[in-house]
Amino acid sequence: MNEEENSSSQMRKTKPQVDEHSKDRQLESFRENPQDQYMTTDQGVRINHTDDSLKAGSRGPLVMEDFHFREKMTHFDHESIPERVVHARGSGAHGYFQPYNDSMKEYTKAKFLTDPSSKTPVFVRFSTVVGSRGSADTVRDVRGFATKFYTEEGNYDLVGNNIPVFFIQDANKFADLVHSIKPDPDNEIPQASAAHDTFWDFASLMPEINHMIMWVLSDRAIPRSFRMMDGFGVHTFRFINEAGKSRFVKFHWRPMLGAHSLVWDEAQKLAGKDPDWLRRDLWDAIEMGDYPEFELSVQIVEEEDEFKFDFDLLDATKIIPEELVPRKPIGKMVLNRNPDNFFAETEQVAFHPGNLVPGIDVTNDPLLQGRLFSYIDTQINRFSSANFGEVPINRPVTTVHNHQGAGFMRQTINKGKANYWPNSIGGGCPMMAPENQGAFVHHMERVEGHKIRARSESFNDHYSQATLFWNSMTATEKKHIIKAAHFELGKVESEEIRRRMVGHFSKVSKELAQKVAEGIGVDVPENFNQESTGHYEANEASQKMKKGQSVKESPAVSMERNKVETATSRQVAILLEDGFDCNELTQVRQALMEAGAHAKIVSKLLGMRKASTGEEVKVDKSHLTTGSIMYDAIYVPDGEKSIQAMMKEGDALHFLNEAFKHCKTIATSGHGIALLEKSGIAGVSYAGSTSRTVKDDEGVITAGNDADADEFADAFIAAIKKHRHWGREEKSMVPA
Ligand code: HDE
Repeated sequence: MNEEENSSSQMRKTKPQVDEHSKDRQLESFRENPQDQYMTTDQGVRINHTDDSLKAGSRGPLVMEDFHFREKMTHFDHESIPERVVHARGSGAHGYFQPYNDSMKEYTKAKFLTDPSSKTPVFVRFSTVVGSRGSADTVRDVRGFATKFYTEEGNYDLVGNNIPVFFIQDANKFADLVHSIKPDPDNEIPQASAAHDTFWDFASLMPEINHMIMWVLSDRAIPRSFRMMDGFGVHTFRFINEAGKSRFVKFHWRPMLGAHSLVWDEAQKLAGKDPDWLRRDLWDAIEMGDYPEFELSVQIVEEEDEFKFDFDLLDATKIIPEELVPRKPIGKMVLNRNPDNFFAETEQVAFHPGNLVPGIDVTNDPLLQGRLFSYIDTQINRFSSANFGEVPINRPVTTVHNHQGAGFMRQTINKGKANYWPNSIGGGCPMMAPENQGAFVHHMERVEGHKIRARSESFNDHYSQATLFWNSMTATEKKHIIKAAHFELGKVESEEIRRRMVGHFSKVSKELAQKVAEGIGVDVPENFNQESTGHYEANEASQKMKKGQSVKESPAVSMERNKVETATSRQVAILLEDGFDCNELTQVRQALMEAGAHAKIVSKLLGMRKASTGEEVKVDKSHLTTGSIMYDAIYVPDGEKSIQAMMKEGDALHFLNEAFKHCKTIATSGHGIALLEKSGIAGVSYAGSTSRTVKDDEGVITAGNDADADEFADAFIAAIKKHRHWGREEKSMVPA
């Protein structure tokens, strides 16, 4: 081989240098920018008139030869592709992932997880599961959390959810699960909701669902923001290190802002007032530079410990309690760029849990194994072509060489005659890569067994971890679960189904079953067992893997117990009218800004509002176009005239009352205290309106007009950081 040949063969073998911007650079070559350009047809012919079609006389019929009209109309007629059969509604963002250090080298050879100097581009799509593309964001549902890492070794997809377990154990039940939870087949009701007979019928006949049901009834299913929810790989995967050693691994994402939720009443109202709530929140945060950040961590289990737990690692309805296997942090993902085009990027992105890179592999989890088939299959339904990988958002930043050069809408022009392997005509190219050149080699797992349509007995304990979850909740979290069950099952018409579900709950916790039963008009069935479902064999005496390690409580699964207290990116409404106290407003606004919160002026009408001292502020939103449900906290600056005006404004009074009932932080001083009282806020002890005191009563911050402004602002921000003040739920109240 001469020198030139040698260096070109080296080039072929060298992996591309991937940096944070690699994907952006690649996408740039596909971007279309109409700035200063003439409009053209798809053939590049310039157009001088696009308002009228070509006619036989200005009042006559259209003529066939109008290529511009036909092209434009045809394109429009074909503009949609099938929405995803699940996870149809989603929102995407670009960013990068960077490991903290090389500590994962011991466990995996995946470079993007072990080289702290590497920033790997990512595209993330967050989604709801059940609703159609146009459905509301804030429904009670699991959220998808799918990440495509464009690594120097090819694309790796971590296609996870915001809940660490799943409804079913075997992929063969997926179609049944989804059919039952989607709208009814006869009338297509209800949209984006599990609260109907078919889902709960299925659930009540599938005991394996019980652990997942606990999570779905919890506040996890109504996240405050995509930026404030956890993510989980759900299945047990494998890490493979350089030496070929395999270990089991569970993936976790944790948001730096902590995991927080809405309250149910708020979620339902948002679904009407701003169905794009989560999408808008993500978009706006990135536009404002509040880049969402998530920490990736893993739980690692040695192969020899596979059977040391009281559950099966291959069972996707189980977590590995963090108290047994703590998480090891790997690095951080930052989402810092919104897509340019929703369809091209967010709609066309195609994930697949089988998109693996060296160092990460799958296990025999029967749910995961089924997913490995489903995702490519479903993309072919969406794209009508196996060439979806060529769509810009799906392309790896590495080069692609194989003999798959044909099919609908093929983009690359594969040169040469040899489109088969082995070949000599093409010089034997593309070549097979040895393992030390980054080839993916499947983990050599020994497998043997009878061909059998059956489930392992080690999957049979359907209640212990549901109980574990229940035991790990705070009193508030438990109350929310019960209320959610009252709503969901309250919508179920069949008493038999409601009763059967309460029967399952009785095996999770007697207290849970009793409290749920009280709200849905059934008794707790005595001696309920799975036989009563008529579907499963009784396994009461159970096949539990009882000898293994277990815990009775896992504080790590409680959102409340793991709350991150920060005011960063929180939205604060400032209610005022003419005559507000400008000094106080300025100081509080400044303090909010320094804490990273965003304040918006809300008033009866848009326009300018005048302070008592003559300064003017611009109103951001009128009461007509916003509501307390769109804010995390409310502040009413003092100012006698401003407060007096609001005393007569139903919208302002409702704003405060509703925020109070949703347990949000509210702050006011001086005359504002009378406004809080007028708004019907019950059971609060206020600071005197003329005192020097600053008082925090369950997140209602009040101060006399002689109080120290800094102390007032500090107390306000400290309360915002708490997210909600659940103690107020104790106070009996008329719903907001
Ligand atoms: Fe999915 N899932 N899923 N899923 N899934 C899809 O693929 C499927 C499961 C998840 O933003 C579909 O491209 C089966 C678990 C996310 O584009 C489809 C089974 C987890 C997304 C599909 C599961 C997920 C999907 C529909 C059980 C968490 C959205 C459109 C065997 C670990 C990805 C598509 C995006 C999407 C099949 C169970 C997560 C039909 C068969 C468990 C985040 O292929």
